[in-house]
Amino acid sequence: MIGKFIVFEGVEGGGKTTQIELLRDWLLGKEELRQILSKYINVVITREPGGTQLGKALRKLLLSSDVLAEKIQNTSELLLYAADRAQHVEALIKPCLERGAIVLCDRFIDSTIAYQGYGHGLDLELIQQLNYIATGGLKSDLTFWLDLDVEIGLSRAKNRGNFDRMERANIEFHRRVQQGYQELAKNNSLIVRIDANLTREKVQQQIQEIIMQKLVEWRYN
Ligand code: Z5A
Repeated sequence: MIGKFIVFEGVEGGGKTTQIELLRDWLLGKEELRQILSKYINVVITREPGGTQLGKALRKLLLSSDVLAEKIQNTSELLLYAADRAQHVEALIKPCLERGAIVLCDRFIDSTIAYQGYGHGLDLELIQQLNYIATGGLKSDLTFWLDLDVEIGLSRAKNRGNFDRMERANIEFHRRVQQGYQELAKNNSLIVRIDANLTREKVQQQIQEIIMQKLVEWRYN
C-alpha cells in the first residue's frame, strides 16, 4: 500500500492524543518536509475504539459508565473491541492507506494484547487470532509506545476530568497493562519506546526524530 500506518500506544494519560495532533501539525507545517511527503495525499487522524460510526456507538457502550446497568464481561469486551477494529480497518484505515495517506491511529492491536490479555488475563493466543481476523493481517508500519509511570498517566487522565469506566479499574490492572507493553516492545522491533514522562515538547522531539529517519527510509517504498 502507498500510505503509511503509524500507531500510538501506551497506558492512559500517556499523551497519545496530544502527540498525534502535534505530529500532524508538524508534518503538514514543515516546509523542509514538503518534498519528502509529496508521495502521500494527506494525514488522517483516527482512533480505537471509535474511528467509524459503528465504532463510536461501540465506544459509548465500552467506555461510558452510564449506558449499561450491567457489567460487560471480559470476553464480550474482547469481541466488541474486535468488532470495532474490523469495521475500522475495512471502512477507514485500508481505504486511506490505499489512497496514499499517512494514518495516525490512537491505539490498535497492541491495546487488546495489553488490556484484555495482560490486564484481564484473557488467552494471548486467542487474542492474536482475533486480532488477525479483525485486521486481515494489517500491521502498523511503526508503533510509538508512549511509556510513562502508570501513576503519572492516571493522574494526568484524572486532571483532564474525563475519567471513564476503564480508567477507574484498579492500579494493579494498569500495572499489568504496562507490563504487557514492556513485553510487546521486547519482542517487536517495529515498536519504538518513547519516554513520555518528559514535557510535551521533549516527547514530540523524540517522535519527530524517529519520523524523519522513517520518512527517508520509506522514500522509495
Ligand atoms: N482499550 C482496550 O481495552 N482494548 C483495546 O483493544 C482498545 C482500547 C483499542 C480508551 O482509550 C480505552 O480503551 C483505554 C484502553 C481501552 N482505556 N482506558 N482506560 P482512549 O484512547 O480513548 O483513552 P486513553 O488511552 O485513556 O487516552 P487518554 O487518557 O485520552 O490519554 P492520551 O490520549 O494518551 O493522553 P492525552 O489526552 O494526550 O493527555 C492526557 C492529559 O495529560 C491531558 O490533559 C494532556 O494535556 C496532558 N499531557 C499530555 N502530555 C503531557 C506531558 N508530556 N506532560 C504533562 N501533561 C501532559
